[in-house]
Amino acid sequence: VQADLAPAAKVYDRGEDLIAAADVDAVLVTSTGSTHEGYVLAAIAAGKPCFCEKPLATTADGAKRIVDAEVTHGKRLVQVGFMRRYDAGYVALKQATAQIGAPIMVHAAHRNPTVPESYGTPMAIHDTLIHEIDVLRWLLDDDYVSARVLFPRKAARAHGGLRDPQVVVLETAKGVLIDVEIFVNCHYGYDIQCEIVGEDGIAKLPEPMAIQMRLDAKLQNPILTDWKDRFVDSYDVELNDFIKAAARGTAAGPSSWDGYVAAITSDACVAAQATEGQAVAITLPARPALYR
Ligand code: ISE
Repeated sequence: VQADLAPAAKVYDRGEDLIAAADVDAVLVTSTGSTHEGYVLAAIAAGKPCFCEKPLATTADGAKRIVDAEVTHGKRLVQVGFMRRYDAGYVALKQATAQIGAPIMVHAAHRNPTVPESYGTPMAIHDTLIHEIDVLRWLLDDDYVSARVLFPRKAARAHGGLRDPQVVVLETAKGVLIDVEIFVNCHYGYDIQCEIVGEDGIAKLPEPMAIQMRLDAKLQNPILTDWKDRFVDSYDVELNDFIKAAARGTAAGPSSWDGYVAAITSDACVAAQATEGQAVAITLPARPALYR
C-alpha cells in the first residue's frame, strides 16, 4: 500500500517489525506461502491472534513447528484460511450429511478454467486440492489413512510438464472412499462439485446462485470463471469470525492442527503422484488437547 494512498497506514520493510509493532493487535498473513511459517511464528511469539491464508506452511515440518509453538503458548491464536467451511453451500451440505445415513463414498471435482505456466503438478495438491483435503475432513468428521493418484491422458491445454488432469483417491479412518478430480485446464469455467453418498441417500453441494435464462432458444445457467468470485462471501464470513475471536485475544475456525493435517495429507498426495497409482499411507500424530 503506498503511504500517500492510505495516510493512516504505516509501511514496514520487514513483516516481523510490523508484527512486533506496539499498535498492532492482530495479524493477517496473506503473503506468499513460503513466508507463512516465519510470520505465524512471530505472531505467536508476540501473543497476537493471527489469520494465515492457506497453506499454513509449505511443509508438514513447518506446520508442526507452528503447532508446537501454539501449544507451548497455551491458547489458540491461529486461524487458517480454509474458507470453504464458511461457504453457505458447504455449511448446508454439512447439515444435509446428517440426514443421509453414515457416509460411504464422496465424489468431488475441482476444476479451474486455466492456470499460469508457473503452476506445476505438485501445486494441484498443495495449492488446489488442499481445499478439499480440509473441507472433506470437516464434512465427514474423519481423518485420512491413505492416498492414491491416477493420471488419465494429458489434457490438450495443459502446458509443458504439467500432468493435468489427475484423480486423487483418499481413504478415511472410517472407511469412506473419496475420489477428487482435479482438472485445472477445463476451459469452460470454475467448477466445484461435491457429492456425499450415505447409507440412506445422497447429499450434493448446491450450484452457486445464478439466474437461469431462457434466451435465444436456449436454457442457460451461467458458470463462474474465477475462484475469487465463487467464494467471495465466505472470505468475508471467515474474516468476521477471526475478528470476533481476536477481540477476545484468541482464534476460532480452522486451527493450526487443521493446517498441519492438511500439510501431512498434501505431502502424501504429492508422494503418491510418483507411485503411479500405489497407495501412500497417511499417519497422523496424536492430536494435542488444545485442538480437541
Ligand atoms: C488457488 O490458490 C485457490 O485457492 C483456489 O481456491 C483454487 O481453486 C485454485 O486452484 C488455487 O490455485
